[in-house]
Amino acid sequence: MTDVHPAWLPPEAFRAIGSRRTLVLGDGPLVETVRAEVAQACARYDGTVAAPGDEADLVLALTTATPLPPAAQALLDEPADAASGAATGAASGTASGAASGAASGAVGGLGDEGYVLARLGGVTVVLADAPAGLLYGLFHVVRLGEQAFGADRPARAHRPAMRRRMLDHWDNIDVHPVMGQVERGYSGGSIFWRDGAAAGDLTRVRAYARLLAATGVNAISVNNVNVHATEAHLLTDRLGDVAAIADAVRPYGIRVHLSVNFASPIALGGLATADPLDEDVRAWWAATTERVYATIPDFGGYVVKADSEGQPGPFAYGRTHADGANLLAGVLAPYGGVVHWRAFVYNHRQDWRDRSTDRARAAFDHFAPLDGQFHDNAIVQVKHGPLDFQTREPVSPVIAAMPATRLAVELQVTQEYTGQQRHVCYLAPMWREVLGFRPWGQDGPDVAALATGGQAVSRSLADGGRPADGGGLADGGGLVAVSNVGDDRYWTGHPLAQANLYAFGRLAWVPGLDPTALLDEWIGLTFAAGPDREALGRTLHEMMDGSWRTYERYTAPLGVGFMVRPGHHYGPDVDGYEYTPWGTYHFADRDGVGVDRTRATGTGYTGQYPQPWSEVYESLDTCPDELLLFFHHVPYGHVLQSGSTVIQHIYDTHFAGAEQAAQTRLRWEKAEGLVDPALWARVKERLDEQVRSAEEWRDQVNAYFFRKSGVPDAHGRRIH
Ligand code: GCW
Repeated sequence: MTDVHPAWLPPEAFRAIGSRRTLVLGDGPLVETVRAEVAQACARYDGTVAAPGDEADLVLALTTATPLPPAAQALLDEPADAASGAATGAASGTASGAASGAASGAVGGLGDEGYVLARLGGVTVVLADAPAGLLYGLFHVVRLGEQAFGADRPARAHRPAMRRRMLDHWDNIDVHPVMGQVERGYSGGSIFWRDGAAAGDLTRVRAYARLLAATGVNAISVNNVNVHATEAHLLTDRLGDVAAIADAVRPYGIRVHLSVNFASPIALGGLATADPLDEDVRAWWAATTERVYATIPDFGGYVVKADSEGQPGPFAYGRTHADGANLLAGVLAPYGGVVHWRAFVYNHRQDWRDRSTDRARAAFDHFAPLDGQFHDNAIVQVKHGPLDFQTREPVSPVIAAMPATRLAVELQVTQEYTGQQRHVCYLAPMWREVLGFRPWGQDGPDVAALATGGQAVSRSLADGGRPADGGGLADGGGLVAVSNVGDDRYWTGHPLAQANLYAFGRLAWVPGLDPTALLDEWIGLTFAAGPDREALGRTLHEMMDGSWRTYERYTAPLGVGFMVRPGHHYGPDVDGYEYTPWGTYHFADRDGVGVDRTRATGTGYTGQYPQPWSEVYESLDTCPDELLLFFHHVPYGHVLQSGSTVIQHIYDTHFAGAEQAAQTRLRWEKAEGLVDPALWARVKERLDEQVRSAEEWRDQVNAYFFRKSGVPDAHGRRIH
């Protein structure tokens, strides 16, 4: 581990705690983790782990611990509403966090993971009802650093908005001939698996769990959703390897989930069928799941990709996805487990000549009619957009279409379509837009509320009311993302891509956090304090705050998506997917470009949204520019809301985007000396590639549309 970058938990981040006197009160394995963290920090920075009765600057205590020191007791005795203020969880106090957590309560109503933080009479106090809350409280103090020990601060309760905050790993045990070891992984090999076996030394996995806990993540799945032959055995004869990972991450409050192959009863159980309604199939899953829980009592549950891109599923037996999900939910229920059933179901053998089939419609068409049929512990996991993690997509209409189902929203931290960790692309601004989208308009709940409290929202719909804001209610499916981590020295290939992993966890805890403030937090923790940090912080903000929009500018225009090289999905290939069976087309010809998804003349996809969005997207007058070509096929001369024409917009944004990439590199070049030279060099090498790639995107996209349209650039710039 000596050569592994500490990411946002360098020893320095613990200086404020480590140089003081800290009392930890309570029992249980997670409290031991807190104690060990404090002891380690104190050993480094000369502080003390206080004994009960000693003076302390920081008290971290379970509310059940007795006796509590006076400051902690005073906090416990405070009237409930004094301590139930909206919790932003933001270190800087500038982040505009939404209130998090359950509807009411202060100390005593903190739940499994919540905590209350205050500073009274010169003592900083964290109280939690359960050990996990103490761990999250500790990391809050770490984020605050010296600020935690300044002026008194009023009590604030902090609870996670999402009950489950999960990272999925698309890791294979075997190195896949096409995809490598980690499908869509850009950070080296897997941290869990090596050379066809478990990694053996799990030091790295433990360190990962610690990093995740500091962001608030509490669940991981440890293998690819495309479950190949070797990996299928993790469920049975290789279960010991999963148990070892569970042991390594448990001290940080993280539960392990497993991707399973729907055809396992055939492949592993020797049955003739995997029909979800077959009694033997059910018995096989029940017995198998019983063994899983006998081995890993706190096992989280299964993740399933079924009837999707060649994976087996219930369709083979004429059954629905509710039948499939409920089979697994049923066998997991006795143990408190859940099944994450992915809604990424579409026809990947589409005929490109057929303009009526629309991949964007598929998840809704398959799943919306099943609303209300899924068991309570079946979570339908929906990608945030209807297509596939493109740089710009509308929010998936499925998220608003299943009010009686627990929905989890799936994001992609790994940058499959956003530069593959060779390009700087800070994704929190995109995720904020997704989480803040309100499918029923301004008065309705946003996506974060639906993922947080799906069932509560559904109840209010069933009562005939408008969808109420479900924020703070604990029954939703939560937030899931595909991890960007591998065995790379910097964890994420591009060192700046660490910020995406960090931001994901924090947004799952407080979906309202401001991406800029979040970046500040990450910078503050990751880079050593000192005279250079302000300058470095400025540089990083200039490079990263707008990097998603920069990436958008030089790649596929106006929400049309793809235009990437088929297979590996890196770099431009405008027609790469145009005549393929994958359903991802732009339909450019000499007259115009875009996909007509209107009800009036197109695929009818706009009708999958409730009002007002179904109207907003339907009409050329109101459709937002950035999604225009996702929803409409228009002539090149069509005038955007911005006043520019489509063709001129394509030229302008591509010239501007590539220029901004060059500016980003320039900024980093000037920052040489402000960070560790090896990290600087790694980022510089990536930026060289980004600049090259952005120019390639610019030139291919501009040349393509110039040749199609014949319309010259109004500014006479060089188009090849
Ligand atoms: O984005 C696509 C990827 C596939 C992936 C699939 C999915 C794991 O290109 O590699 O498969 O999505 O989400 O299942």
